[in-house]
Amino acid sequence: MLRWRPALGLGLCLLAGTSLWALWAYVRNWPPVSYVPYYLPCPEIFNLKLQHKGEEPLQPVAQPLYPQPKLLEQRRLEEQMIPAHGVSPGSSRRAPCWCQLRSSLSCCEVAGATPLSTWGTRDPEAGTGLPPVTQHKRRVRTWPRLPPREALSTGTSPATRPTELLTLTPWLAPIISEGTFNPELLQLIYQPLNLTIGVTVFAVGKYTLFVQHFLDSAEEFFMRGYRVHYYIFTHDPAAIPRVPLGAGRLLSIIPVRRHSHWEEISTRRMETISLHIAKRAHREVDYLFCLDVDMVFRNLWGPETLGELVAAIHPGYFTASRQQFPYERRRASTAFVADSEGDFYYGGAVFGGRVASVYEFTRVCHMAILTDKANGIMAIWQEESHLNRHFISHKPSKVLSPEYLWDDRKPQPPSLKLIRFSTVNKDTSWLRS
Ligand code: 5GW
Ligand code: MN
Repeated sequence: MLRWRPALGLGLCLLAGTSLWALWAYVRNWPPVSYVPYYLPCPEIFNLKLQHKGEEPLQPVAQPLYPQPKLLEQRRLEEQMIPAHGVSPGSSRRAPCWCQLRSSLSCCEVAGATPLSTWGTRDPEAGTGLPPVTQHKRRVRTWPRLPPREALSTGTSPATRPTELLTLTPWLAPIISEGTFNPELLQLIYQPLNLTIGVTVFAVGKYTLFVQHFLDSAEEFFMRGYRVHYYIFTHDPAAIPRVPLGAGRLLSIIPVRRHSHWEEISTRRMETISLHIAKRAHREVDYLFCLDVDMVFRNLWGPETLGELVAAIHPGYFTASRQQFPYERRRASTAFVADSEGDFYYGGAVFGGRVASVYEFTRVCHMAILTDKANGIMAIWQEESHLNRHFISHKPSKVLSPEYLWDDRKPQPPSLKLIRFSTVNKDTSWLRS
C-alpha cells in the first residue's frame, strides 16, 4: 500500500514534465512554418550559376549602425592651408578622419542651397488595375526640400567654407569625380589590359527614339579607345538606328517581349540582364554597365569607372539625409530599409562592374523582386528600391558621383565640375502612353 504511492507520484511527475516540455517545444516554434502558395515564375534563375573562378567575397553578417556619410562636406579654411604633400602644424593631434576632401576648392556656394528641391518630378501614373498594395507606385517623385543656406553652414565660424564632394566612403570605396583621378595614368594602366566593356540598354516601346542620341554620344565619350559591346534589348529590332561605330566597337540587338504593363517593364530588367550574362555576355565582356536609354553622354566616361561593383549616386538626393531617401519603407517588401540605415541613395539608371559581380547582383535583385511579387507587393521605386537595398548590405566597391548620373532638368551645382552622363528632358506621359 505504502510502496505504490511514491511510484505513482514519480510517474505523474514524469508525465507532467514531458507534457510541459512538449508544450514548450510547440510554443517555441510558433508560428508554424508556412510556404508561399505560389509558383514563382522563371525558376531557372535559381539554378543558374556562372562558371567563373574566384573566391567568395566576405560579407558581414550583421549590419552595424553608423552615421550616414555625407557626400557634401564642409571644409575648414585651416585645412586649405595644408601643403599638398602633407602635414600641417597641429595635424598630428587631430583624430584621423576617414573622409578625404578634395584639395582644390572651387566653389563658394552651398550646393544644397541651389534650388535643387523643386526641379523635377516623375510623372504620376493613373490607376493600373493592380491590387491596392501596388497601386501607388510610380507616383510623383518630389525631391526633398533642403534646409536654407543658413542652416547648412555651421553659421558662427567664418573659418568654414562650403561644400566639397567626399572622395572616399566609410568602407573605403573611392567616390569618383573630376579631380580625384589622373586620366593619363589610368589610361596607361588599363589600355594594355585589352578589356571589353559591355553596355546594356533597354529600348522598349517609344523608348527606341532615344537610341540614336544615346549611341551617338556614347561613341563620342564612352570608353574611348576601348573595346565596347552595346547590347540593346528591344521589342522592335527594326526601330534601332544603324549608328556608325568606331573600331573595336560592336552592337548586338537582343529581341525581348514588349510587356503591356509598366510594372513588368520596370521590374524585368534585372532578370533579362542576369539571363543575358549567363547565356552570353560573361564570355564576351570583362566589365558591364547597365544604363537607362533616356540619357546622353556629355563628357568623357573612362576607365576610372571600372570596378568590381559600381553604383552611381542619384542626382535628386545627394544632399539629403538618409531619412529622406525614398527607400522602400514597408517591412513586407524585401527592399525594406530602416530609417537608421543607408549610405547614399543610388540611381537605378547606372550600375555596373565586373561581369560576374553584375551577374550576382542582378540575379539577387531579381530574386528579391520575385519574392515581393509572390507576396503581392511591389517596391516603391521598383528595381531602384531593390538596388538600393542590396547596396546597403553589399557595398559597392566604387561609387560614381552625380557627374555620372545627372538630370538635364536640374541646374548644375557648383560642387560638380562637369556633367558626364545625363537624363534628357522627356515627355514622360507621352512616352509611356
Ligand atoms: C515605361 C513605363 C514606365 C516606366 C518605364 C517604362 C519603360 C522603360 C519603357 O516603356 N521602355 C523602356 O525601354 N524602358 C527602359 O527602362 C528604358 O531604358 C528606360 O531608360 C529605363 C527606365 O525607365 P525610365 O527612364 O522611364 O525611368 P526613370 O526613373 O529614369 O524616369
Ligand atoms: Mn531614365
